[in-house]
Amino acid sequence: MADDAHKTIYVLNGPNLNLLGTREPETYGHATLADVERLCVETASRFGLSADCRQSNHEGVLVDFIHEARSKAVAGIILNAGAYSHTSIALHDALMGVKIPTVEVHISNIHARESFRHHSFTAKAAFASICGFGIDGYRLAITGLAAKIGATTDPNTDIKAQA
Ligand code: CA2
Repeated sequence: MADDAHKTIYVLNGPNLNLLGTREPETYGHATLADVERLCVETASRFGLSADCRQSNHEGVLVDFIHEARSKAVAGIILNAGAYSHTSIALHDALMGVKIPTVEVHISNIHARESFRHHSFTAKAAFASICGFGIDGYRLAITGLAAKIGATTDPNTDIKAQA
């Protein structure tokens, strides 16, 4: 396996997150998806990781991204599956199947919102979840994932995947 593949993480965003910054700023803030992806790329680079950022409005495409993460031997996944978090056994099963360390992110505090947002299938397949910090949650999630997989800010230290 190429070293580069082990230094890549996937940042996967689900349905409607392409609308970030265009509506509902009281819930999701003013940042756009491009801002989120820039933040992820910058944060990942501090740990010697490269963030490959994807967004899809389609459940099956997100499943395919997760499978691809395994075939490319990526080091970890940051996942905000949007509303599919609350409904998708398929995404749960895909994450369980690939066994890649995953952190779930939600921009809003899903536990302080409608009851249908309180449960997350994808969270059950992640080693950690973070919600309510706005888009800063992605930075926190990557920092936690980096610690989990042994990626450090020291450029002389090898990344040790501990999945
Ligand atoms: O808080 C989050 O990150 C969510 O994953 C966002 C999802 C929501 O269904 C989850 O319950 C919590 C929705 C993303 C929709 O984003 C929009 C952004 C701007 C305008 C409209 C939708």
